[in-house]
Amino acid sequence: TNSTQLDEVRIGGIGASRKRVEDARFIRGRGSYVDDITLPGMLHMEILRSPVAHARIKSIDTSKAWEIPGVRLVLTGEMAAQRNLAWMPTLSYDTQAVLATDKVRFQGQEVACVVADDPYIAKDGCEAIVVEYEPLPAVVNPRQAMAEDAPVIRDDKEGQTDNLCYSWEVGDKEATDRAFEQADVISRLSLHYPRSHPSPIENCGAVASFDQATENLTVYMTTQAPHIIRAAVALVAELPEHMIRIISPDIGGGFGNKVPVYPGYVCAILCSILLGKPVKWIEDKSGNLISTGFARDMYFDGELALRSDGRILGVRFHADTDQGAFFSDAQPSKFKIGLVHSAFACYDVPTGHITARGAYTNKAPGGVAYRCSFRVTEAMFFQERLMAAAAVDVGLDPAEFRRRNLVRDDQFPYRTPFGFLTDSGQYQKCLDLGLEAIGYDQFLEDKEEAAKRGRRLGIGISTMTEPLGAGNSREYDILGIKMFDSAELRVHPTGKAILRTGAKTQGQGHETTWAQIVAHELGIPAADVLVEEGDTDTAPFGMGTYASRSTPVAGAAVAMVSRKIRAKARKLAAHLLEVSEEDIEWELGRFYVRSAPARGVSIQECAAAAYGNMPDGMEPGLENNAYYDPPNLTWPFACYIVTVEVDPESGVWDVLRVVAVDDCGVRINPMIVEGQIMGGLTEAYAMSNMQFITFDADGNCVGSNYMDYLLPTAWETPGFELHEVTTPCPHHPLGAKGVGECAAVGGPAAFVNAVMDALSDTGVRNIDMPVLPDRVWEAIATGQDV
Ligand code: MCN
Repeated sequence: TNSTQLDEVRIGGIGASRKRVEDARFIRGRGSYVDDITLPGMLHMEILRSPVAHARIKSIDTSKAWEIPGVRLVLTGEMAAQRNLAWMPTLSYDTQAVLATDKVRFQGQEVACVVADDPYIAKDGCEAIVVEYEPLPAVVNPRQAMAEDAPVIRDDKEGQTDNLCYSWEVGDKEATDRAFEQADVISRLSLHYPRSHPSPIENCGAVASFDQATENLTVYMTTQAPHIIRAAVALVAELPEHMIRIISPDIGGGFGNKVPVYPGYVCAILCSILLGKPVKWIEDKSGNLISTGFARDMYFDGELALRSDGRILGVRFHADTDQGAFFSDAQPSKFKIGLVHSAFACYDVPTGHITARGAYTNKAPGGVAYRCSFRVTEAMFFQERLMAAAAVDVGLDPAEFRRRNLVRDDQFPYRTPFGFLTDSGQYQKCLDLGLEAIGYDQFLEDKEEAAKRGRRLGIGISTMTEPLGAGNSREYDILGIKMFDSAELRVHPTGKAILRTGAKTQGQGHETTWAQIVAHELGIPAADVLVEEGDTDTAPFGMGTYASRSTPVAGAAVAMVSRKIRAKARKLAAHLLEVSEEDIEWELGRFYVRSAPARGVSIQECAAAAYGNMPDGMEPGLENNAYYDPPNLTWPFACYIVTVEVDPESGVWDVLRVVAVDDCGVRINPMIVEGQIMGGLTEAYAMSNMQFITFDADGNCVGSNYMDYLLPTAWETPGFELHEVTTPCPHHPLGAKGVGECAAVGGPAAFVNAVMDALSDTGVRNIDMPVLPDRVWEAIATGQDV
C-alpha cells in the first residue's frame, strides 16, 4: 500500500485506541514536574499556616526566624502590603489576603513565609515565628453563618455587614407555583453534598525566577490555565505580560485544584522579585488538603410537582452553599453557570425555579470546580436523588419514571427549564442499554428473592446531561469574558509536525489525542506529530483545561488549524501535479487528480514543496493557527447503574456491579475516553462512601489527613462495565463532546440511590454522603434519615 491508503486506525487517527504517548515517560518516572525543576542559586520557600480557624492576630514576631543561618527572607502580610501586594486576585474578584495581617479566617490560612537555602531550614524558620492569636468564635455552617447573631467573618470587606456572599434566583416563579398547585403528587427531598477535595497526587508548587538584569519573570507552575494565570501574575508582579513566562510542565493531576491563584504561588513570585533569585515552593500534602481548593458543601431543599402518571410538571429548589472564608467561585452574578445549565436539563420539565445563597464561613475557600463545571456535580446529585425519591412517591419503577420524563430524540434542539439549548442525544437509548446490560428485570427478581432470606439488595440509576466546553460566548458567559481556545500547527519540510494549544493537559492525554486529530485531518501519522502545551512563550493564547472544555474547544481548534494547513497543501499539490485546484481530490494523506487517481502527491510531499518548490507568489512555509469560539456548549449524556448489597448487621455495603453508558459524541481515542470514565466513576465511588472531611465547632478541620479522607486504590474500587452510544455533536467539527467529568458528576447519585433502594422498606429517604456503614446502620435501626 502507498501512503494514500493508510487506514486511519493504523496512522492513529480518530477512533484509534492509541496508547498514551505521555505514559512512556510517566510510568518510567521520567516525567518533569515542578519539583523536578532546579535552577542555579535556587532558594526554597515554606509557608506558615494558621493553626486556628478564626482569630485576631495580636502580633507576629519573626526575629528568631531571621537568626537561623541559611534563612534569606521572612515575609509577612505587612511587608507584602508595603509593595501594595496584600491581596491576590481570585476567580470571583473577591479579595483574599496573600498573607493574613489583622485576622485569620480559616485553619490553614497563610500567615507568613520563609525563604532559605534548603526546604528544611525554611521549615525551621516557619517554626521559629511566634504568632499571638486571640481566638474568635467560629462559624462552620452556611445556615449558622446567615443567622442574625453570627459573627461577621469578612469585616475586612467594605459594606459587608453579614456573612451573605450572594443570593440569586432564576426561573419562572409564578409558572412553577402554578405547576405545584396543579400537581397530583409533590415529592420533597433535603440533603447535603459534603465538602470534598480533588486531592491530586502532585500538590501545588512553583519555581519563580525573576531576572534582575532583564526584569523578566519566569514561573514554572502547577497550573491548568497558564495564560489566564499569566494575566493574574502580571497584576501581582506589576510587570507587563510579555515579560512574564509561565511554564506548566508535567502535572500530576489537577481535577480543578490547579485552576485558581493561591497565596503560595504569589509568595514565591514576590520572594523571587525581592531576592533576585529563583525561589521554589512545593506545597506539602496536609497543606494541600486543608487549605487548597475545596469543593461542594451545598445544602439543598427541593421538590418536584408530579402528575399521577409520573410526568414532571415543575421543579423548584433552594441551595445554600458554604463558600468558606473567601469567595473563589466564579463571579457572584455569574455563579449560576453550571448549576443552572445542568439542573433538570435532560428531563422534559415545563418550568422551574431556583433560589440560592452563598455564605462566608470560617472554612478554607470552597467552590473549586472539582471535576465539574461550577456546581454541576451538586446539581446532578440533587437532581438524581430527588428523581429516585419521586419515583417512590409516585409509585413508579425508577427506570420507568425516568423513561417517561427524559427528553425524547425528536425534541432536539431542546430548551431546558432554565433556558439553555441542548442540541442532541439519545437519552432513552442510553437508559435502555444500561438496563439491558445490568439485567434490570432479573435483578428486581433476585432482589425480591434475596429479601425473603433477609438480604438487602439495591439498584440505583443516575441519568444526566451537563454542559461541557466552557467557551461559547453566548451560552456560557463566564466571568463576563468571551471564551475560546486555540491551536497552532507547524508542518516541517519532512512532513512531521509540531502542534501547540492553549489547553493544558494534567493527565487527560492531550499529547496523544491532539495528534490523532491532526492525523485524521491530514493523514500525517499521529506518531509524527509532537504536541506541546503549557508554555506561554510558545503556545498560542488559550483559556486552559477545566470543565471538560479541551475537546469541545481546543480540540475543535486543532481540527480547524489542520484544515487550514490542508487548504494550503491543496494549492501546493495542484502546483506539483500541474493541474488546477478544482481538479484535485483528497483522501487521507494524499491529493490526487480526479480524472487520473493514480497521479497524486502525499501530504509529506506537499510539506517539502512548501519549503522550496512552492508556486510563484506563494508565501513559503506550512504553518498556521486557529482560534475557536464554539456556537454552543456540548451536551454529553450518561446513564450510570449500580447494584449493591447492604449488610443490615454492620451497615457495610458492597458494590455488586457498575454499568456505565456514556454518549460523548464521536470518540477521538476510545481507550482514553474509557479511562476518563473509569477515573470519574472511581472518584464517584470514593465520594459516596470513603471521603469524610468535616469541621468541629471551632473550625478545626477534622479528617485533615488521608487516614480519614480516603483516596480509592485499585483494591477498594469496584469493576466498571462500560457501554457506548454515539450521538455526534452537531456543531463540533469532529462531532465530539466533552467527557472528562461526566462519571464523577453523574456517578455519586447512582451509588447512593442503590443503597437507598436497598433500604426502601425502612422508610428512610436520605443518608447524606459519605454513606458510611455507621450511618447506614443507624438509618436501619431508627428508620430515620441520617
Ligand atoms: N476525548 C476523546 N473523545 C471525546 C472526548 C474526549 O477522545 N469525545 C479525550 C480527549 O481528547 C482527552 C480526554 O478524553 O484526551 C478528556 O477530554 P475532555 O473531555 O475534553 O476533558 P479535558 O481534556 O478538558 O479535561 C478536563 C477534565 C476535567 S474538567 C477534570 S477536573 C479532570 C478530567 O478531565 N481532571 C483530570 N480528567 C482528568 N484526568 C486525569 N488523569 N487528571 C486530571 O487532573
